[in-house]
Amino acid sequence: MLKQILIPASLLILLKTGLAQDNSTAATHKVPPAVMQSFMDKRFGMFIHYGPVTLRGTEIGWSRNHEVPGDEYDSLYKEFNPALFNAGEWVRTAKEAGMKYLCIVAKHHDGFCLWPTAVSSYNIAHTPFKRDIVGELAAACRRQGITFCVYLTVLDWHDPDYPVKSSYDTSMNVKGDMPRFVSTMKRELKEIVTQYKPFMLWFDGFWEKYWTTDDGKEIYRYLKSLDPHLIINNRLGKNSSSLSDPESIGDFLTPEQQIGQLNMHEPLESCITLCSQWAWKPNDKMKSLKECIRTLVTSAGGNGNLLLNVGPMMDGRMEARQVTRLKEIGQWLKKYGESIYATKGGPYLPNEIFTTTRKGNKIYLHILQRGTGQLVLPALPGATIKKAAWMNGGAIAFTQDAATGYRIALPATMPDENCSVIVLETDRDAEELPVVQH
Ligand code: H79
Repeated sequence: MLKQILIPASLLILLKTGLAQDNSTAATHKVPPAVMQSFMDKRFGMFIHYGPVTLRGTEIGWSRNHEVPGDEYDSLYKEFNPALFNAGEWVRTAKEAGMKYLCIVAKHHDGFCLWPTAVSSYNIAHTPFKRDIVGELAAACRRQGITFCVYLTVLDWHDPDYPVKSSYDTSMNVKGDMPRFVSTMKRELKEIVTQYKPFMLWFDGFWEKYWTTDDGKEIYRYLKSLDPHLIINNRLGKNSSSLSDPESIGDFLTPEQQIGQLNMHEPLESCITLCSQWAWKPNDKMKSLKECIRTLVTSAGGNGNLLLNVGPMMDGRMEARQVTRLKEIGQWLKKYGESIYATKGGPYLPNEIFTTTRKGNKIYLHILQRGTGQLVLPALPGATIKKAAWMNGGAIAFTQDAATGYRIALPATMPDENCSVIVLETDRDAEELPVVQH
């Protein structure tokens, strides 16, 4: 069997640096800046990967024709019955984590639809469970004030019109019919957009060779004709590495499993798993609270959002230990949320020791490592720090020196064991300061 994965070697670089703009249609189709800003102000969202594959505990999409034989994988839906699914509880968990939006995977590369689509029969309505998981989540999000978003991929290894049956085995490829496939996709998308009114759509799968830039542009334009305010990520285009690249399409960058570099010019959202797999896996390694908080503050410090992924279990519940971890993040955000939500990243480039965010005349300094106990901050060109104080606490002494900048003495025991925050007050609007390399 020819084992060949149909992904260019450059994919990970694209995922990392991916960038979004449909140059030819940007003027007519871009989301209004205020809408885009309201998305970026949210800073923290929940990604949910879910489906019949949780019956095996292997990775969604990718384990098909790999750890799980294709026929077996494609039959799992017949016994998918997450009887303990409660949309309100998932959304409450997101809310308690301090997340402001939620993005459900409605269809992954395996082609299974988590909503009762009229377009194909491979969907939730044909499982013993029958209920519309996407619809119940959309309603619960609306009730609880969480912004609802949907993930779909442009590839579908199950659809007979899609020319690839499996990314692992090219001998299984069939001829397919891409124009018909794109038109099927439009019908699915119309259902999603009109029935569930997502705020944002998160696409995936752009790398397979049968998907073209023209397909991506067509889908992008079609979606914006349905809802001009719909925000769309940058994975409809073939090349998402440069803003000026004519093959880039979409509204924001999507580094995957890594935190994006500080970017003051393009909206950015890092998607990162709470455990190691996107879909649930028994005994998966879970990130520590410290790691989660650092991931969040470093994302915000890089001027980006964090979409943290949870994979619920086959019975419909999220794992208790994951729910606990999310609540712990929420407790940190209750104290320090002002330093995250609706801030901008910078002005300092994040490093291993600290990361900063800013709003008005305040710079929020997130301390990742106490080190020797003396924090050195380079001078800010054109601005002066007037005051320093622990967030929710007292003032901190610091010294200023023209050559080395600022020195702040840190106590032996930091106020927060996971990430302490210092508020620096500047003599001018910190949001206007240039990025400080150090
Ligand atoms: O939905 C999640 C992933 O399944 C999806 N994007 C996020 C949001 C994704 N699909 N493909 N990729 C990410 C990149 C592909 C990675 C791979 Fe692999 C490396 C595919 C084959 C080699 C990981 C390792 C999966 C199989 C082996």
